[in-house]
Amino acid sequence: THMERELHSQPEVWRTAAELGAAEKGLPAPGARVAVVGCGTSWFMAQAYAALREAAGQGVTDAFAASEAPLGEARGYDALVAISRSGTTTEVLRVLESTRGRIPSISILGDPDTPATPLSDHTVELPFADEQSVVQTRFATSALALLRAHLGEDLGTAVQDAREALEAPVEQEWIDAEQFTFLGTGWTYGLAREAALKMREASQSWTESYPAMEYRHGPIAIAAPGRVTWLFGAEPEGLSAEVTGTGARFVRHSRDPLADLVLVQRIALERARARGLDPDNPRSLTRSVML
Ligand code: F1P
Repeated sequence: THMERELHSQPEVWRTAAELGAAEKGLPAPGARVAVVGCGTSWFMAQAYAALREAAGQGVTDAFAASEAPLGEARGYDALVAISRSGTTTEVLRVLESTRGRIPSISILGDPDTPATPLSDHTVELPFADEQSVVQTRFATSALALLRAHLGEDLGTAVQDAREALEAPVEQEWIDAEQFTFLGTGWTYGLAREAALKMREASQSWTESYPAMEYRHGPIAIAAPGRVTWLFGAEPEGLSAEVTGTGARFVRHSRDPLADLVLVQRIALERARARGLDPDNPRSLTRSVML
């Protein structure tokens, strides 16, 4: 399948993306107040980037679903970053149009020639990470790898961890589980949301996602035997014991969280196969959503 081939190429593709990110000069300068938009997977990558940019001390960075971005009159932001594999997504184009001429826009795209291109002041293109699949894997993770490298991170460990995540066993318990809840803090909350979406899109699985500390405020009520709670990144004190107490399986790996997402992509693929679904032709989804 396209999805399988594309997700397996991630370590090499991230390497290229990180090199581009480290050399990229057109992204907002430190100190700029930045709004980041996208839809679906691209929104979750926007969320992760926003948390990372703030944590790196580079200034206020807010992520919005493009359809809900409160950017009339540009709202005090200094720059717009739009993330879209296709560059055709209607809501993203609308944000680019409505802020055009007010603040500079930078679009991160899978293709150099898209409807988003002429609406953007600068584009960052990742044609080497573009995909044929409907369900995004490597474009999204490569866009985030590029942005992490631009923030000064060394992606060497993430690349190595992704190789390991591609070799790791996909446990039968993960294929059979009735339900998954993904948790994260800071930038890994965006990854948790993406992990949950990936499993829904590829395998029609019942998944949820929450900020790790919010999980105790209600959502843990559905944790039970046969269900999995999967944490990306650092563990808030006491969480694993609370989850284990419900009978649910608690999963946390110490690898780079972006590499852990690769393992979830593989689980999504295997769950699709186990249910006789074609992950390249997911029910009700198209490669790009246009009105
Ligand atoms: C965004 C997106 C995908 C989603 C679905 C429809 O596309 O929402 O994240 O998986 O296939 O499109 P794009 O703006 O990044 O091209």
